[in-house]
Order: sequence, then C-alpha cells, then structure tokens
Amino acid sequence: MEKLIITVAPVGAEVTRQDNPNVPLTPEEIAEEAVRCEAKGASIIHLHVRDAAGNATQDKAVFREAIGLIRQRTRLIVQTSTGGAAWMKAEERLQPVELKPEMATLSTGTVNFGEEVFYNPPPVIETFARAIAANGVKPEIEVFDTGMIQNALNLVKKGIFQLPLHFDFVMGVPGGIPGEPRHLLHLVETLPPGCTWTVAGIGRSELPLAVMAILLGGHVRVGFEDNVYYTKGVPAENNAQLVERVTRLAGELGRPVAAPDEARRILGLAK
Ligand code: KMH
Ligand code: ZN
Repeated sequence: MEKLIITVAPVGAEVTRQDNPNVPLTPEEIAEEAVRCEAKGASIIHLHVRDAAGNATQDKAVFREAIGLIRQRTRLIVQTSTGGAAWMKAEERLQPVELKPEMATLSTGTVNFGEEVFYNPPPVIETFARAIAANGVKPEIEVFDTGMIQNALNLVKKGIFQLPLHFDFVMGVPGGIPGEPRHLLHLVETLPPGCTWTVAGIGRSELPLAVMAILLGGHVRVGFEDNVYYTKGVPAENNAQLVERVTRLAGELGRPVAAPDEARRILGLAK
C-alpha cells in the first residue's frame, strides 16, 4: 500500500462561525490553518474562499491571494474547488481553474444537497473537464452518488481525461450516497484498476470512513467543510486537530502518512 494522503478541507462554502467559531475565512486565516494542518500530516488543501463578508465566493482574485500565501508558507498541494456553493452559476464556479492550481475538483453529476440542488448537467461537466484539461490541472472527481463514476469514465471515453483518475467519495450529504461502510465498498469496487481514491465522510461518518480508507488503501479527507466536530457535540478546535487524529490512527494501523512531495508522486503530479 502507498502512504496515506490526507486532504484538509478547512473552509467549505456552507459552514459558518455559528457552526464552529474557528472556521478560517480570510486568505491570511486560511494560510495559517494550512501551516498547522501541514505540520500535522496533511498534504493537500481542498480550497474554498470567502468574500469580505465571510460568504462563499469563487472570485479569482481572492483565490490568487490565498494560494499565494499557502504556497509561500507550505508545500501543500493546492486543490481549488470548482463546486463553489450550490447557488452559484457555472461560469462563476470555474474561475480558479484559470490560475492553474495543481489540482481542481470536478463534480460529475447533479445531486440534491440538503434543501438545495447542486446542479451539474452533462454540458457543464464537459465544459469544466475541458477547462481543467486545457489548463494542465489534475482533476479530483467528486462523487456524491454511484452514477457519477460512470459519468467521469465517459470523459475518458471522449478523450478529455486519461486513466488513472483520482476520485473523492463525498458520502453522507443529505440527498447523496449515505456515509455507510457498505456503500464505500461498493464505490471502491466500481472503480477501474489503478485509480486512486479518497473519502470525505460528512458529519459523524467522517471518522469511521476515514478508518476504512486507511485499511483499504484509499486516502482520507477531513476538515470543517465536511465536519465541524471532534466528537459528538464537541466542536473541533481547528482543522489541524482533525488531521492529527487521522495521522495518529494511520500510524497505529501501520500506514504512515505521505508528505506533500510523496503525495505528488502517488498522484502522478511530480514532474
Ligand atoms: N459546496 C458544494 C455544493 C467541490 O468543492 O468541488 C460543492 C463542493 C464540491 O464543495
Ligand atoms: Zn468543496
């Protein structure tokens, strides 16, 4: 098994300071959190940014500032979101890809997202995929339900992406695939050989699915975007605390964590 890649998703688009008073919001706060998370074992940062009022934005200028600070202070792989928030228009969501980050997400299907709809019809998926490929960015396919794997493989058939692809199973979103072990096994079995995957369990499914991924040879995403608690009813102090727990568990289970440059090799990013 390869070493474990830990992605931290510290900001998200929906989480607020009411949910957890320690959510980093400004580029400076996000960069400080990135430093803490790298020190505890993260090698990828899944990046959303906020405007001056603390609301989700896909503004390229804010992404540029945050990415600049993260790059100055860490070796983390920066993975920008193209999902943004469910209420955003597609053109708005795609902006950060123009900055040519090392990675960007691509959600390959529409899904109910709590009370909203995260809308990704086929033409949007294809436009995003072509932009990601044209900018030389490595995609992470965000899978909220099983059919989204097939939709991603269709992009390979069309020659836009090449195998092996890297997937993120986002499990436990109300409206998406439930965050249960049997569903993770099914998703993993559905992937073509050679693909890599990580799991982002939402809320209380974060920890059990992380442990399964450690054991199965997958990778793990944690952070306030997915879960703001350390244990039931107890808000995490910061994102680094969630990263540290995964590093500790992985060590106990005999799976050391990858440093950023090792993650680059595992994901085929190393030049
Ligand atoms: N905020 C969600 C609607 C991504 O970052 O690529 C979508 C999302 C996925 O977070
Ligand atoms: Zn996201």
